Amino acid sequence: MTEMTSKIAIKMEDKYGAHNYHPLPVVLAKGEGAYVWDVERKKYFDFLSAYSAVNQGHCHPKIVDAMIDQARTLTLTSRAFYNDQLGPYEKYITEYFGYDKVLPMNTGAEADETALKLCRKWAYLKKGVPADQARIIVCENNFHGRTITIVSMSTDPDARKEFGPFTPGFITIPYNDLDALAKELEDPNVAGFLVEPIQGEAGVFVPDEGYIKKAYDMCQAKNVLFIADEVQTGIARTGKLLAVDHEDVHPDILILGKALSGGVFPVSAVLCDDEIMMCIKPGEHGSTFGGNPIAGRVAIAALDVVKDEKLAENAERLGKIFRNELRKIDSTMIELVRGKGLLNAVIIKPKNGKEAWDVCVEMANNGLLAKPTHGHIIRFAPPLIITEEQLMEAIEIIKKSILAFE
Ligand code: IF1
Repeated sequence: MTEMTSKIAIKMEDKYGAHNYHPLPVVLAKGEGAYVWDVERKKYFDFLSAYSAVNQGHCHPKIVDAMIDQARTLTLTSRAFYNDQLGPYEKYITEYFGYDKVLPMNTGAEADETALKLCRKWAYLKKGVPADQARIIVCENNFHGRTITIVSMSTDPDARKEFGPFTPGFITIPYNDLDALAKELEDPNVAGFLVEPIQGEAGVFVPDEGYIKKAYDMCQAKNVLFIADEVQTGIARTGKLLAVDHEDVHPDILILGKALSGGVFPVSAVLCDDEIMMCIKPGEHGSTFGGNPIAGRVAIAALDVVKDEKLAENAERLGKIFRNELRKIDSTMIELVRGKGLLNAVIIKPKNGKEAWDVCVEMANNGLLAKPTHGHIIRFAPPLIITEEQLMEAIEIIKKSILAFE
């Protein structure tokens, strides 16, 4: 067996794997806490956290142990039968977030699709919307996953090009625009408003203070379901358990994924009360792995860690330090620093032909991993277990890397 090197790994992925990504030329082999190591044992701070799936830190022992223990006992039964882990998990997560019921799925996209189906079903059975006339409002520059129906809601040409025809029934409005929302809410066939409390992929677009609360109230007034996609912003990432908690909003439908499992296993969930959840009857929705015993054990452990290690409080405190320190960097490349908790982004102004990608390559050389989104924005999202000392060390790397282009 030839010794694995980064070069060999990249060539293998290039030859045998679909080219649906353009990764930074870094081949990771190990992860622990806020750190990852490449094949050549070079150590990095992980400031992407697998797009906020590793909030609890890489390979958190409590979560991994739960997975291993259950994997040795019973991995998958399908939902054709009950299993002894699902009920306790459902009780745990519904009490944790304050809902009557949960519909367990695996990926974020599946959870978003599930929320769309629940919303439409509720519209026909409870709101009285005529058959096949339900409309769901979404925002420009949204990101909810990669399935055909989800990209049918997207305004990103690259997400849609040559993937048509698309699923009908979606109305697009500008993000952070209450007047546009009010106008569309006049349509009696509107069933729901699906929104990210902070738009992650769009470049950590934080809406105006009060936007989420006012949007929620407007939806309630029109008997329209407020559906929060917290796949990326949830699980303590923005300094509260959920991003909507910053405005005391309790969504009608809550969508979770990513760090619901601490990044060790695909686990997603849709939570809502009986009036909505009981619209779906046996045989109308599901998935092979949805609600499997390992997912339940892993999610309980991952959510325990959030509370036990006070990850939201840590994200709130260290996020303020992070933004404050980055705003002090004296570089014309830094156009704007924005974010909430430990979900932050820097807008990079190209300089001498160098742009966000070049900054990310320089940071990788200096021992910190982050990735640009939409060309000129670098998202910074370390695991929430990062310490203040580690954060300050990481900030020095970011500063050194950006100033290298001065
Ligand atoms: C990729 C982006 C982030 C999400 C929100 C649902 C999903 C995601 C708010 C779907 C997933 C991931 C997908 C991943 C990269 C990453 C991403 F750049 F694609 F947009 F985080 F911003 N709702 N986001 O952010 O969840 O099906 O992936 O489990 O596709 O490259 P998923």
